Amino acid sequence: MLPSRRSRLLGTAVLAVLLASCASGTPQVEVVGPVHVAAPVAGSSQVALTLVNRGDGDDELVSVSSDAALAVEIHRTTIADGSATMETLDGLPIGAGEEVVFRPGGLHLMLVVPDETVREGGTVGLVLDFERSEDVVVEGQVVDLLDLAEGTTE
Ligand SMILES: [Cu+2]
Repeated sequence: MLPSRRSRLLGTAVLAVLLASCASGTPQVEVVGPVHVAAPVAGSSQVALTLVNRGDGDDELVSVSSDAALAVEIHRTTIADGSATMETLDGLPIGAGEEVVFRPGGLHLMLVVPDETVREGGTVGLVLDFERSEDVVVEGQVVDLLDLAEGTTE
């Protein structure tokens, strides 16, 4: 009786250590550089920005929202056999020290059905919700889609 109970306790202890190690360190995700939102094309707007996790723990971008759109989705464009496909991601891991660049043609954020306030020269508020870091609130500048693509390749 006793040994089996002890091994079960030991198992629980090992599990606790494993779970703790998954969430070790403290992530600190920030937006660096400009946040640009493309003027809407066909009912959606691409968003370009760069995230950096300056902390020593892993994190995940869980969702993004904006008062100026029905929804904000995390998309990844992949090009295969000459045609581009866009997939929607449920979340995006950002490891400790990692930098994630959102830009047209690759990983990007997309405003779904942006409202009339999303027009060139205007601004759009975005709230980025992370698994562990504090929410990040940013103001994006609305620019022409071509400027957006150029401005983020540097
Ligand atoms: Cu997209």
